[in-house]
Amino acid sequence: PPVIRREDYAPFAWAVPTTRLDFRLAPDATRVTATLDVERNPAADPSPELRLNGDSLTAESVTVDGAPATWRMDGPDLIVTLPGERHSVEIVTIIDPSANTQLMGLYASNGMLCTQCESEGFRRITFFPDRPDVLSTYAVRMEGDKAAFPILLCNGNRVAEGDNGDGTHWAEWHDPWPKPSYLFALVAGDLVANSKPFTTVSGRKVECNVWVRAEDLARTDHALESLHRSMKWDEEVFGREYDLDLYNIVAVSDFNMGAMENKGLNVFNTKYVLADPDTATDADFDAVEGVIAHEYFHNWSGNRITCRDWFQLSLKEGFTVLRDQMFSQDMRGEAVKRIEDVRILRAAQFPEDAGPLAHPIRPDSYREISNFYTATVYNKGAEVIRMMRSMVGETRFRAGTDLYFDRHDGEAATCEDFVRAIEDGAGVDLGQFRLWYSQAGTPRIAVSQMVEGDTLKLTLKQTVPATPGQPDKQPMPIPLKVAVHSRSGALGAEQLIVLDSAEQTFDLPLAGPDPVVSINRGFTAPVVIERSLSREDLVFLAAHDDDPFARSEALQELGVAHLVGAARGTLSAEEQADGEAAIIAAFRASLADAALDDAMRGELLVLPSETYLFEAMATGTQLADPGAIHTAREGLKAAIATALAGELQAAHARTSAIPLDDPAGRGARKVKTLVLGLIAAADPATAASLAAAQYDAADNMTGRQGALMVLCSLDVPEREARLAAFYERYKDNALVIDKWFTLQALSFHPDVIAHVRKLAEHPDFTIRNPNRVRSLHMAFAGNPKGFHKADGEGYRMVADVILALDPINPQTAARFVPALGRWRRIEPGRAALMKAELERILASGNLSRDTFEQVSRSLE
Ligand code: HT7
Ligand code: ZN
Repeated sequence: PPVIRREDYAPFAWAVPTTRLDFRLAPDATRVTATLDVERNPAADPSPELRLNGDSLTAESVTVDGAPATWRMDGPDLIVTLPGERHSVEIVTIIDPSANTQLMGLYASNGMLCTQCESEGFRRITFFPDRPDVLSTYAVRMEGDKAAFPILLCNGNRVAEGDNGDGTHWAEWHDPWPKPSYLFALVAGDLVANSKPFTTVSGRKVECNVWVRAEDLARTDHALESLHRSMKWDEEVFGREYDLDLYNIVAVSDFNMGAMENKGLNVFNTKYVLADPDTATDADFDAVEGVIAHEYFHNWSGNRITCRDWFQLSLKEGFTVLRDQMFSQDMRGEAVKRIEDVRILRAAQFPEDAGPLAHPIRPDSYREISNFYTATVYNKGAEVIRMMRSMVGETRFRAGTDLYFDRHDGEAATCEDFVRAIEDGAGVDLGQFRLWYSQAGTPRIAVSQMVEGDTLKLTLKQTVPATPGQPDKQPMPIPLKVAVHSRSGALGAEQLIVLDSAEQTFDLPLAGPDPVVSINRGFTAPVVIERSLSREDLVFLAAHDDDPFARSEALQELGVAHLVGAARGTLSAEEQADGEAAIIAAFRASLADAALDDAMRGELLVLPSETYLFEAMATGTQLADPGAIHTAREGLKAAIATALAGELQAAHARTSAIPLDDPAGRGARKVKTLVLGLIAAADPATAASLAAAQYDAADNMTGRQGALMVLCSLDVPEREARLAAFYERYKDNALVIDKWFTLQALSFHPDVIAHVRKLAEHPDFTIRNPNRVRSLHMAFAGNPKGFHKADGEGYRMVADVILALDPINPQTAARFVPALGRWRRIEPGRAALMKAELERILASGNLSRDTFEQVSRSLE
């Protein structure tokens, strides 16, 4: 497959001011008539040919201005010869939604028909310039069987509808906002809506609907309320008002990602719509709110201003992730949400930045753009914009975003346009900062310090590691919030410093004797801080820092230093004992600290994940050993649980007594399951009986799932009975059955691989539903114990899934590859096994573009 390069961008030769689409809907043969009014684009090189992208399409007919056209196929694309300045081109295609297993374009899901067009799905519906810089106004007519598809939805406003009297009916839709084809959407199905109007700041009444199948209606209130909260927040915080009279959200059960921001007609994975306390955890509720907000915020950052080309994807995704993170921080509490977001970044993005698939947030080339919907483009993209905000402050940042929205409204813009608007609006020079868009790799900052009189001299050295295709890097501007505390208890004031050369020394005032530096407070920059702070200093920060993020960070640092040492086998017996003692003391303090709420306590009781420890262990020339990491971490959990048995059981009893609807209940539920997990490491029998009791008494999914999670990793009689009860209770609810698969796939049970193999044979398993595949095999690929089983059986199983899934749903298949692609940073035994699986996949031939690109890059 050819490589597409950012530097080759050229504007399209033709503009398409209006597009008319006529759909005769039928599950196995939908007839699409597309009429494109085209005119020469004066800003582009003239061409007598119009290239219309297609993917697996055949043209039934092509006419230009009502007469047969001169046309030919060029691979999947249709080329039409156009002699004049302005023409009307009509194309008829017939597509088979029921055979569309890729879930791109028009496909069937659970009896309905729906679309997914980002990034290049529209070309599977009709021939079209399927690129984000061709904006067109759409008028759509859809007609279909009234019994099968009583509801017919499209972008914009419904302008007419009618009944043909023969069992079919039709609707016409018009979207007044010009949009690229990737934002087109259509849904036809037997749906009901939960509706509630929203009145915008200027008084526009918006009809808001959440459409689902009738049996799911009772679980849609949270989604609808989240939408209203998002609409209000965007008005207040970014000055953005909604711009249509209708906002439709439709939930579908077969979906490749989380949701899609199609103009006025968002299509959502049911996972991010449906929630009630009996079937969804607190985390699920948060995810629904976050994804609803994300898609809503795209209306401005993505739809009103879209991307010029797919290399600019972070323009809309990075900015929108930042906006949804800010929203959730405002809704749920700043510190805890920030800690969660940083945990996600470290688990998903740092490994990507350190591996064979590393790429800048604005990539330079790709073979398959679907492979670039990554944590780098999304989450690091958000961090990069967050850094701009930290540097200029809230007010000037808002001036920058106002200018951006104003200047580029209605355009297909670039990341450069965004940076320039922030520069102009906020009055800041971001010249060197642009390196964050072009350089991949997570910067590492080595910290050293010296006291001179009443000043602390803080010396910082940055290195940006080499990444594929980028051997040499330049220093980047790195904003860091710092404070210099004193071990006497005096806390220093926070200040922002910007490290913008390879090495720099900053003079900071001392707050008292024995300074302790709190650095990268609030995680101002997505970097790795390398320093060797004494255990005492870390314990001091964990207990006293006035930045809650920094407190949790100090505990993580304490855990990482100890566990990496333990996994490498470099700790003396004394160091091992001292390290454990310090961590136990910090856990004891967190459990006892009455000033903490449980939501924050829960964050402080989380040990660094095995993925994060993998990253910390595999630095420089050192390799990660997942087996040793797992043993060390489980050992530390057992040591904590043995030393704090009484405190943990007391915490479990205290949090169990807090009722579901108590405002403190959420935090309590988090702590309850965490302490149960710790108890299990030292005393499986007690943990099993507590977990079984928690399961039996639970009046909500958070408690039930937490108890089952702990039971799943134990080889105890309570396990089977609760798993069976859970299945029996929820067998008709697909999203909850997904949880049932995931809990078993993620477990540390010695027989986890056998369990996963058996579950793949379960009548409820299907490889065709992405939620189900993610719930079983994707979860397993993230199970550090099972996936990294030393004999390679886990790797083999994942490679088999990739091969089986690739012909069915290449996008989802390709998403498994990064797990195997980490082989270079792993100890030689496992590395050889992982590499062999990648080679086996490549040798199988006939791979999709998606999987081929990921596997071949992973082997380079
Ligand atoms: N912008 C949306 C991306 C998306 C997508 C991409 C490829 C294949 C399927 C997809 N479904 C949705 C999601 C978002 O970031 O809001
Ligand atoms: Zn998005």
